[in-house]
Amino acid sequence: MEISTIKTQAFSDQRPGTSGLRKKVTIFQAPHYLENFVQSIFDTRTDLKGGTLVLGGDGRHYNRQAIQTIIRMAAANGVARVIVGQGGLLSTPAASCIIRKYRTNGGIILSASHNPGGPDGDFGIKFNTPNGGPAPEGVTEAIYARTREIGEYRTLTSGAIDLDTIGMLSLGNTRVEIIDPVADYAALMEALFDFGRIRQLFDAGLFRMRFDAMHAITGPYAKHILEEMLGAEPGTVINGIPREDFGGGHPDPNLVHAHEVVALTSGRKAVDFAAASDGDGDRNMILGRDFFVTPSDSLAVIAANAHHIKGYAGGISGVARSMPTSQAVDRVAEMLGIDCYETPTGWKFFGNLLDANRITLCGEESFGTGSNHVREKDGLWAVLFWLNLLAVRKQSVKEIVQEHWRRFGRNFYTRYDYEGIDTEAANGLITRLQERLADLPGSSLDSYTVDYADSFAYTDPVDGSVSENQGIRIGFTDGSRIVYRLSGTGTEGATLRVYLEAYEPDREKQGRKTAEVMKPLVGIATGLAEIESRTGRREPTVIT
Ligand code: VG1
Ligand code: CO
Repeated sequence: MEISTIKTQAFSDQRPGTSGLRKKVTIFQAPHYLENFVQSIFDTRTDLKGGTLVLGGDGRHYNRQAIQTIIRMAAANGVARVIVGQGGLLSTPAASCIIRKYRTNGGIILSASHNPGGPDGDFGIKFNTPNGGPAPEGVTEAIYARTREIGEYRTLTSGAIDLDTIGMLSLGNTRVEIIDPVADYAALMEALFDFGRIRQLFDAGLFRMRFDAMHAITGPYAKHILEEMLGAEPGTVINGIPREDFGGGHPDPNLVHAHEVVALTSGRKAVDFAAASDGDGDRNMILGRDFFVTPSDSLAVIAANAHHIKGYAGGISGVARSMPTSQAVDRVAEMLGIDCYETPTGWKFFGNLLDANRITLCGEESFGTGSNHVREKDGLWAVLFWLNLLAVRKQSVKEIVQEHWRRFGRNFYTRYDYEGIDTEAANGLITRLQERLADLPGSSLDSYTVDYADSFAYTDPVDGSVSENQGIRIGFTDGSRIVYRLSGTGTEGATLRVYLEAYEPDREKQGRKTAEVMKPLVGIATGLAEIESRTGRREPTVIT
C-alpha cells in the first residue's frame, strides 16, 4: 500500500456555512475539491492521527465515492481506526451518537440535508467534534483557513473497500470497521423512551401512524424502530428505501414537500399521528389528525411534558432555541423556572450549552428538535418523544397542543422563503434594513409599535466567543416579531428567509387561521424590506 502526496491548488470557496460545506455535486466531483477539504480537516484536527474517525453519510449521489476517497485519505494520514456505517450510511443523529459512544476523535458526515440530491443536486461535508456536535465556528474557520493555503494532500492507492459487509478490514495500518448504522442509535432510543408503553399503543390496534422517510436516510432506522421494535403495522414507514436522488423529491419535511404524508392525516381513513424526516434524518415534522404542529410549538410542548418521559424524568436543566424560533418555549421555561437561551441559527451553537449542562432540550423553527442525548437535532427522537407522550397522556396531538395554548398562549408562526434570488440584491436588502434599524424603535407600522430593532449578535456564555450579524430582529410591543436572515445552506444565489411570529393569549382567538393572523405582519415585513422592488418577487418560493 503506497502513500502518495498529491500536489493541489487551493480553492477559495470552501468556507462552511450554517451546517458544513455545501455545493453542487458537480463541484465536489471536480478534481481535488473534496480531497482539499478533507486534507484540511486532517491538517487542523491533528489528534485524528493515531485516533478514531466516524464516517458516514445520508446516501445521496456521490456518497459512496466520497466515502472511498475519505477512507484512503484517513489511512494515508495515519488515522488508526475508521468506523463506517454499512453501505456508507449514517443518519446525522446516529453519527453523533456513535462519535460519543465510542469516545472517538470526531466524525465526517456527508450530507446536504434537506437539499435535493442526484447528479445535478447538492452534496455536502461537515466535521463533527468529539462531543458529537457540528464543529463550532472556531474549528470551521480554522479548516477554512487551511483550505485557502493547502498545496498537497495525502492518499494511498488501493482497490475499492467493501462497504456493504459488516466486519473489520485493514488498509495499511488503519483498521476499518463497517458497522450496523442502526443498532447503536436504536439502543439509545430504547434507553430514553418507554418502548413497552408505545408498543401497547400499537398493540391495541386503535392507533395508527405513518412515517415518511422521503426516500432518505431514516428509512432503515424508522423501519427497525417503529415496525420491528415497537410493533407498528407493516407499511407504517412510507418511502422507506433510501435512494441516491431521494426519488427525485425534495427531502424536506414540511407541509409543502412532504404533502404525501400530510394527505394521510385527513379524511375518513385518517391516521392518528404522522411524521416525516429529512435527507440526513435530523429534521422532523409532527402531524396529528387534521393538525400540523409547528416546530416551535413542538419544542415548547416537549419541554412542558419532559417529566412524562423516562429519559427526562429527572427534570431538565434549561432550554435553548435559535433566534428566529418562536418564543413559545420561553414561556415554558419561565413556568418551570429554568433558563432559556436564544442562539444564532444552526445546531453548532447549542453544543457548548449542552456540554455545560446549561440546557437539556433545544430546537429550531426549521423542523429541528433535540436534547442532550446527542449533539445534533434528531428527527426520529422527536417522533418517539411524541409517541411516548401520546401513549402516556392518552390524548390526541390536537388536544395536547390546544391545551398547551390555553395554558401558555399561542405563538402563531410562519416563515417565508425567497429562494435563488440575486446575491447582490439580497445583500443590498439586508444592508438597507440595517441602516434603518436605529430609527425604528417607537415608530408605528400599521397597528403595531416597534419595541426594538437590532442585528442579532450572540456571546456564547460558556466560552465567550462572539457571533455577529446573525439576522435582523424587529420586535413589537405586543410580543410579535419579524426576523430577516439570509440562508447559509443554499447553493444557488441567495435565499432570504422572513420569519413572522404573533402572540395570542386570548383563548377565544387561538383557533384562528395562521395566514389570516399573519396578514398584517406579512404586509409590514415585505414593505419594510422592499422585497418586491429589490428582488422582483411578489410571492415567496415556499411558505412554512
Ligand atoms: C437551515 C435552517 C437552520 C438549520 C440548517 C441546517 O439553515 O434554517 O435552522 O440548522 O438549515 O439544517 P439556513 O442557514 O439555510 O437558514 V439541516 O437539516 O441542513 O442539517
Ligand atoms: Co438535515
